[in-house]
Amino acid sequence: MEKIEYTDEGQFFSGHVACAGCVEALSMRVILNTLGKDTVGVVAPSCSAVILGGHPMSAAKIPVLHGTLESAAASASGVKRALKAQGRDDTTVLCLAGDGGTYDIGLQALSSAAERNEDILYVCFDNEGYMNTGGQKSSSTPRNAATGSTPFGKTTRKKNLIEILAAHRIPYIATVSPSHLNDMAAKIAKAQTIEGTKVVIVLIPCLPGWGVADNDAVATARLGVESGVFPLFEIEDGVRYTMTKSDKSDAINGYLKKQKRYRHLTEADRADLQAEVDETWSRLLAQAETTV
Ligand SMILES: Cc1ncc(C[n+]2csc(CCOP(=O)(O)OP(=O)(O)O)c2C)c(N)n1
Ligand code: SF4
Ligand SMILES: [Mg+2]
Repeated sequence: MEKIEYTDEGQFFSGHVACAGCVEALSMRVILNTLGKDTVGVVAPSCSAVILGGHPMSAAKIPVLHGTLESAAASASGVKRALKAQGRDDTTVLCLAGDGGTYDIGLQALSSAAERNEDILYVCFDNEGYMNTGGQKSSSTPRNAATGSTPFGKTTRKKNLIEILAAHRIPYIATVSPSHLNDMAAKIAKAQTIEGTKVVIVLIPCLPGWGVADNDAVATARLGVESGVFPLFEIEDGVRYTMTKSDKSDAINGYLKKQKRYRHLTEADRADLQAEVDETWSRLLAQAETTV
């Protein structure tokens, strides 16, 4: 087992209101401590906004601006420009949003910020649904997953946001998982040194939303990575792909079995999902292999 190397600088307090066992809180702890105190947060309505809470009871030591679901990336862009105007060029502006606020409702603001190459670090906690409002489907929900608004399973595939972002040719995109915390800290630290728009997508197995046991979110995330459902990789300047882990060891069955949202699947549904994962994985490997 890998030893976790990061140092806790006290940037994230205990006593927050995340569900017990939530790996979004764990990820936030690692991200905030990696970035350090010269950071300003902007958060969209989401579980992360609830977890961080409001001043003076916030779980974050850094100042955090709570924005609207549509405008997180625009608000973060404005905050960064204001800081630059004050001569605080080195302050990192961290934008936090869920998948609903990123793949759907905030996509226009994120696309505009990316097109302008605003100097922000945008972190999307991807729990594949609108979870703090009760678990409705988003465009990040995978095919066949049951949600509050797709009780028999979503009929369409997960939106490939990463390819959409890559088409903007922003300097840095990465995927990270709470099962690989050293990799998460390393990618966040790397993103912090890069000027321009950086987007990091974090896999968040959601306990109530996915029907995962309270003590099983890290193991579920690990199976997601190992089965290739959630590959770990980086894209630089929209074209240079690097696989963090270029092997995929497990079939997706172990990952699916951890989650009640997939319990209605037939053998044929599972085979369809496996084929979708295999196809996406092969394309990703081919993109990484052609990267010079
Ligand atoms: C325009 C708009 N529509 C709906 C809402 C209500 N709302 C607040 S948070 C939220 C869910 C956001 O889902 P996601 O971004 O995936 O974050 P999660 O709760 O899953 O962490 C919704 C629908 C809102 N704040 N603004
Ligand atoms: S609803 Fe899901 S993502 Fe939100 S705090 Fe609970 S476990 Fe975490
Ligand atoms: Mg969500």
